[in-house]
Amino acid sequence: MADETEDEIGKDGTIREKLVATKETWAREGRGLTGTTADPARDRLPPGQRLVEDWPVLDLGIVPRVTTENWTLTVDGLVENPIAWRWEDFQAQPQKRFVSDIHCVTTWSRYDNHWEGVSTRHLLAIVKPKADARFVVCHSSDGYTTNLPLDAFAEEDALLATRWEGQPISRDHGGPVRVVVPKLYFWKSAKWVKRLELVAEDRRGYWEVRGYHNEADPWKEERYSE
Ligand SMILES: Nc1nc2c(c(=O)[nH]1)N[C@H]1C(S)=C(S)[C@@H](COP(=O)(O)O)O[C@H]1N2
Ligand SMILES: [Mo]
Repeated sequence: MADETEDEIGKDGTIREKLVATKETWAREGRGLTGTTADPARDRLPPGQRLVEDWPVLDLGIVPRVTTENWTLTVDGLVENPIAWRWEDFQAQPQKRFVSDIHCVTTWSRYDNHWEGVSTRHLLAIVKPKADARFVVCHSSDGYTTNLPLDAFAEEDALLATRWEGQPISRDHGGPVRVVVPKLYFWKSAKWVKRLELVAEDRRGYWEVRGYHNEADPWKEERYSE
């Protein structure tokens, strides 16, 4: 099998600069903010969200050609056991099923998504974070990054997903493997994930440096930073 490195994975498309500029404007203007909070124990829809039935595609416009043949996952940084997995290694792990809702900061939510993949808790049990590891930086094959606290990454419903509604996750939606962290706005869920870096100091990702909130809890309407 060709030993294709992550840098050799092809990318189709170019960054949609207008879309990025529009989303930066939304952040400055506080688009979608209602100034309210909701209680996940009582409500299903977070404040300012509306329900959709289909599953929209959102990304920077660069769609990498990641396949089960050339996909690799590196987990490194502050871990006792760094790993570099290929598809076969990933498939050899226990596969779990999760059902969760998606909440996108652009105000759509989609209920009852059936995911299958490897739980982040299982992954962390293998790599063994060092005591000073407190954040995870997710790196994707399109150049996207997003950061989250290790605790949020380790929530019991978070996973590295390969299947959605019983089918392999499509290329548009980040297949063959994407992160899904349902408790946070969906930009924290990296498509085409290739590297998870555990760090001691927080480091903001693509949208987090462009006006989007560092924590991103939909129930607290953490859409934008200041
Ligand atoms: N690699 C990568 N992951 C990404 C993005 C991206 O541009 N690149 N966009 C994020 C944003 S803003 C959202 S809303 C969701 C969209 O996922 P979907 O296209 O499957 O709905 O992916 C997130 N993960
Ligand atoms: Mo988004």
